[in-house]
Amino acid sequence: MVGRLVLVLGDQLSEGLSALRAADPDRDTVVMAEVLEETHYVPHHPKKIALVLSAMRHFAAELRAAGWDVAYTRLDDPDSTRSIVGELMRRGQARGTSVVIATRPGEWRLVEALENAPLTVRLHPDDRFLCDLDTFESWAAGRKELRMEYFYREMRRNTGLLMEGDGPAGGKWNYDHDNREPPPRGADHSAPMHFTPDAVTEEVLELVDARFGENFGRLRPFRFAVTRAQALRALDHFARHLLPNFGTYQDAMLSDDRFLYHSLLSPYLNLGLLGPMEICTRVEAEWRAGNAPLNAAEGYIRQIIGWREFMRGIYFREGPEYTARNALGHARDLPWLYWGGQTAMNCLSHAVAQTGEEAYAHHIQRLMVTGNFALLAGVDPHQVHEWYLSVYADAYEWVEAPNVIGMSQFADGGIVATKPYVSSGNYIAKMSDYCAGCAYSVKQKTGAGACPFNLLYWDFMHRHRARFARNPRMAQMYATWDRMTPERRAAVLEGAAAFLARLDAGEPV
Ligand code: FAD
Ligand code: DLZ
Ligand code: SF4
Repeated sequence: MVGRLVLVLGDQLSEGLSALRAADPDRDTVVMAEVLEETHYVPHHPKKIALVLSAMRHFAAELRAAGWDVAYTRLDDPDSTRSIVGELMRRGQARGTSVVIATRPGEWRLVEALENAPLTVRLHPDDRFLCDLDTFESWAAGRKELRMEYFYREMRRNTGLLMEGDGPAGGKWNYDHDNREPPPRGADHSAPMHFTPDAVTEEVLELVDARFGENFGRLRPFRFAVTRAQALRALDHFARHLLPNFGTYQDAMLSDDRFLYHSLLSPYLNLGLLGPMEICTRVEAEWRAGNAPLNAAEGYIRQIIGWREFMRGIYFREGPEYTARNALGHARDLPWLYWGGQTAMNCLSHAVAQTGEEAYAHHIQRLMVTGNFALLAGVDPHQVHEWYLSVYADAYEWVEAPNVIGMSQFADGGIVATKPYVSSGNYIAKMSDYCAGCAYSVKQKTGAGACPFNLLYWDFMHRHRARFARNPRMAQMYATWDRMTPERRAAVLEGAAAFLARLDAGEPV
């Protein structure tokens, strides 16, 4: 009998993948392909490309060792057609089949490419997630507003995580209130686990260096895990050493401590090297053993079974046009400083430099520094989306787009967030040590030297008054603005206009 093709994409590196489960190792061929179409749809950070390609090569070797026939295309293969569908057709022609078993890709672009391909593609659900898309739809259908908190409670009940009988462990669903401590001074703790590249990774690094050396971001040192065994060690390290303080300092930012107590597990989880449930059961076990407080375990589990699953549900529910949304009509080009251009704003300078070096920034850096600035400055959300999709090692559209278009830029008009995540410099001053080393003064509200976040915050509020003044969660801020003297308001708006003019002119800000 003629065998079929089994597609395994670069972020589907899971032994239990639905496509692999539906296939027969004795007659079917796994197709894996490093292709320009995937490495070029945005200018990915070199570390991200190296991570995906090295993890793909290691996974292909594991599949072969388990008895699979794997047709693997390397990026520099002269016979390559350079696209996923092209490679499926080429491999199919060579094997006399047009039947493809695949797991639903995490991006509309590829879902549509497979659906429109001149092949018989059998798409299986991606059941590496804890909430399937039909269940999400049933939960969402008919609700006036989709709130993550209610979805999360359903997920706690469905998974049984951190439950005591029918209720939440400790009596509360959410311990976020305990998770907003400012940065710990002089904290002495372990960093996330780092791995030394093996020969397979070294070969990939050379390839990426030669082909993508011009992309934004530093390739070396490369320290990511590239196999499931390594990712499991990273999980163990996090659970033992970092989880206990994860909750308390989750929102803190420190110039000389890029990772604080964050897990750095998202790249592995999103590639498929780790599964969400195994991470959460480990975290719960640490709490039950008395090794981590409840606010840490609950805070962490909420990110995975709450936010992560919620974001995926929104992405696929909203459809392929989601990334084109621009509810606030923002049109400014993404400033050059996002690609490493100089800036005197210390918070942005740090967040972008760290992103360039690590292909990583934690949630609050993404939301309240780079995201906050882009939103306040009125940057075109599609350009913001493409930047985030490019620069982070964990960025795939199903998770990146709802975080950027929805949560960070409010470009979906309030599907993900009830109000825009905007703040003046005060928030950054409270949660970080960035302001102490800044050329601007966070205490200064107007005039030369005033923190640009202070100016742009009120400019944003003023610009979008018609939309937000009736939002009960923003009324107090409008009352504060209205209490300022007309002279002060004029000085703020003039300062903001002057700043934005300098930004548009490409002058250093
Ligand atoms: P930790 O702080 O240790 O958090 C634990 C885990 O929770 C993460 O590994 C991640 O899997 C999950 N998680 C936490 N917050 C979210 C969230 N909002 N959405 C989905 N999962 C979450 N996350 C991505 O995985 N890919 C992205 O492309 C991405 N883009 C983002 C863009 C913006 C503007 C913002 C505000 C957030 C984005 N996030 C994204 C969410 C979050 O910032 C990252 O998941 C987190 O920083 C990853 O680092 P970590 O593993 O150390 O996370
Ligand atoms: C991100 C990425 C990159 C850089 N390269 C490849 C590749 O060469 N081959 C591949 O199969 N997948 C790659 N990926 C991951 C895909 O882009 C990802 O599967 C889709 O974006 C869907 O999430
Ligand atoms: Fe950022 Fe303003 Fe603080 Fe400077 S003063 S680091 S621009 S928040």
